[in-house]
Amino acid sequence: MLSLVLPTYNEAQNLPELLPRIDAVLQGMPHEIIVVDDDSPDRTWQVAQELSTTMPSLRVIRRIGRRGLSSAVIEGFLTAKGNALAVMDADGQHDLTLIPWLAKAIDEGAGIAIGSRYTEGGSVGEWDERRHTMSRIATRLALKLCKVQVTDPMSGFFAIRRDVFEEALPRLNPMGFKILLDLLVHVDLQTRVTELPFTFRSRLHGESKLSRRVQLEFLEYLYDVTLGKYIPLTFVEYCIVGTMGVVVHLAAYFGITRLLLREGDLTLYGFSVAVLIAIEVAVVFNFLLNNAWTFAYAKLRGLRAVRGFFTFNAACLFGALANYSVSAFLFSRGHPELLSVAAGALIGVIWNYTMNRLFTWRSA
Ligand SMILES: Nc1nc2c(ncn2[C@@H]2O[C@H](COP(=O)(O)OP(=O)(O)O)[C@@H](O)[C@H]2O)c(=O)[nH]1
Ligand SMILES: [Mg+2]
Repeated sequence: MLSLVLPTYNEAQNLPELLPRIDAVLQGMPHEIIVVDDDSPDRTWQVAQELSTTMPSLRVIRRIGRRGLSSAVIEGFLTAKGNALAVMDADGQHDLTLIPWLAKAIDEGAGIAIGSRYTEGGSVGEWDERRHTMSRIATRLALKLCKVQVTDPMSGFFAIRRDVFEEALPRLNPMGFKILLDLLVHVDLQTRVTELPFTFRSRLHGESKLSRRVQLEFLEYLYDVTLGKYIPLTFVEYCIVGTMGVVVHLAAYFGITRLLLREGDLTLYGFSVAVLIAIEVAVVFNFLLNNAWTFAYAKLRGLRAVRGFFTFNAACLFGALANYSVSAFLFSRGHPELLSVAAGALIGVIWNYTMNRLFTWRSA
């Protein structure tokens, strides 16, 4: 049996055209179709539910409060009954007539069968130059990671054998769009993969959901499965935020001393006030940016954000103490000045990061 998953987000206009066509192509073949919709504002789920009253093979999953192509596909596969699990865009870009061939390839022993735009005979159709270049670069980068070599690891059109999927499942990273790539990175090395060419068409209706955010997620993913094994991505992001924080700190210091403490010479008192305020400005900046970006997956809102802000301050204060202790200890043991200061700073940053990850943004 073939289980075909259609992930959807705002595809209400496309489904009434697409689903009967898919059903026609799959006639005479045991199959089920599973629409996984992320509570689309255009009520795709409702359109699908209505269609399902006349299409017994169609089921609909409406997910609330979640977004993501990869996780939608995984969820669809998890409820599927078939031995061959397939996925296709719900916008008419993929060639319907290829579905039975993908299923046949699985029946004949392939672990994964890919509808490929880049293998001989396939094509990306009428893409503009920018999308073309982007896809080529992403494909090149992706191929460096794959255990199994293919021409189109970023295709959204493929079938996989149930046991191959289930074996790789615990290692999958359901972020973003790249479900096939993620499978190719995590399946067993012996998995047999075949590619069948097709021509990528234009969308029937609506527009692509491949946003900048999704593209950024792709780069994050590449990092995660390579260097990320050694240094977590959140640590790198934390350091980037911290570096920007230094600039904010300096700007705040100069702003305060030049504007507020304008009269007369700068006294030690005035200097100290300016530095202390600048430190807190930098702390606020770091907190907000880490909350919005580094730890976006555990973003704090409302009262929890206020409490988190105090935890963040406490962690940073202890971080400063750790920083000082390490550098003072090294210096007192006769190590060079610069080395002592740098080592203290490094320990301080690692301390801050660890404490904030454990206590401020806890749900990691
Ligand atoms: N459930 C779900 N489906 C999505 C999401 N983002 C995209 N899709 C669907 O995934 C398929 C591929 O997305 P599309 O925007 O066509 O990407 P493109 O073909 O690369 O331009 C389409 O059927 C979309 O409706 C999402 O966040 N959740
Ligand atoms: Mg599409």
